[in-house]
Amino acid sequence: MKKLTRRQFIERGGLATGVAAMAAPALADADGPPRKLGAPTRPYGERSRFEKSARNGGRQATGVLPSASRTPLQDSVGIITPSSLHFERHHSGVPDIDPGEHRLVIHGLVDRPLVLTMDDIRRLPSVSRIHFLECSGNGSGEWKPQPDSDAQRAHGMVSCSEWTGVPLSVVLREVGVQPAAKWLVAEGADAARMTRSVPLTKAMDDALLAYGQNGEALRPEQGYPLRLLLPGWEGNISIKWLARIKVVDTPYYTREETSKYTDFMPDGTARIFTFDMEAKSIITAPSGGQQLRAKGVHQITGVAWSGRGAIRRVDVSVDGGKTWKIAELQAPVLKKAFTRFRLDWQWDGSEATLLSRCTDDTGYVQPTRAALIATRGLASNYHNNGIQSWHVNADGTVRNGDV
Ligand SMILES: Nc1nc2c(c(=O)[nH]1)N[C@H]1C(S)=C(S)[C@@H](COP(=O)(O)O)O[C@H]1N2
Ligand SMILES: [Mo]
Repeated sequence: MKKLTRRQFIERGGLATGVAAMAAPALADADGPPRKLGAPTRPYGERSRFEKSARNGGRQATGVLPSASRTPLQDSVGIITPSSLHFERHHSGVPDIDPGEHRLVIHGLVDRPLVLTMDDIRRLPSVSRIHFLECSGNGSGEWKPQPDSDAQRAHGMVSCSEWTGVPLSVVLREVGVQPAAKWLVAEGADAARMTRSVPLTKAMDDALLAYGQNGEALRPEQGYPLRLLLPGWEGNISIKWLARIKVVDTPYYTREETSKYTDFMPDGTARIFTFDMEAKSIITAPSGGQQLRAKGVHQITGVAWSGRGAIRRVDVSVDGGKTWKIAELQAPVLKKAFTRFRLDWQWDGSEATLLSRCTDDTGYVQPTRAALIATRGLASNYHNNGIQSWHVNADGTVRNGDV
């Protein structure tokens, strides 16, 4: 599609119709009320009191968010999720850990077992990388006959941050991993003692001992003072409040990889160790629960991500998948990170069904919801990356189209 200049855009009835329909204030009023002296500086910033975007508990009762909360994707701009809006999932609450007391023990099949303080860890060579984190249960409502109403409820268990920490490979080289070692077992310091087996290949590849998030220390909800971050893999394995790594020769088949976080297949078997989060995209605006208030220009925008690499392309349809257009990708397009996509759209006031479909740099294409259900059935609770549709009604209200 040829890009319009801003002026052509307005002349062709984009903003012009929109602004007229919204009864724009007269230009004479544009200067506003007299300006008053503003507030002084403050040591730690807060957003404007007019901003209300917040995490919520999805299908759970509102008000109390006992063990999981979701990112308001529908309000998101760019690719970074503010730490205060990063989704949360904790199996026994958020522990209150003094970093001065915290220790990371590394033992098992190693030549030189180590106990590291946070000061020790911060002295080691560090890196910063932008990565999404997604709970494998994200989108599980989409397996159900009555899907969730909005982007946050349906897909809000994914967020994207800049993480800073020490590559796990640095520390593993330091302790001297023995030849028999093939896995490690990572354990958290929360009451759940969350434990997962991690293949040594991933540990030596891009795993991070993360202590930083978006330019400051991790938030307690994200694992303060230290978490494991396994980029592109299901969120559960990124153990928060990380206190112990035992290097071992075999996976330990912990609760979180047997009774939980396995996927039931239609033939009665279950998939286990389904680590990769496969490519997925979602239109964040216009999306379920939002309302188009005027005909004319509405930018369609969203995020796409892949646990296997970088997003290569995003196609967007406004007619339920009959025709597709290639969306613009916002640079930088990073591996295992949110990629923001955009497509200019003129809404003519009639019903429309919006879809996005991404392709990653392995050539993998995001499946339709029907194709996903055809291969995996309906008993799965995890790893739903099917194409999401949003239906725009003639009155401008938007609802989940996956019914
Ligand atoms: N120690 C510990 N680590 C944990 C969990 C937990 O309950 N305890 N929850 C896991 C799950 S299921 C997910 S999806 C991610 C969520 O990370 P977040 O809360 O930072 O978004 O952390 C994982 N790591
Ligand atoms: Mo999770």
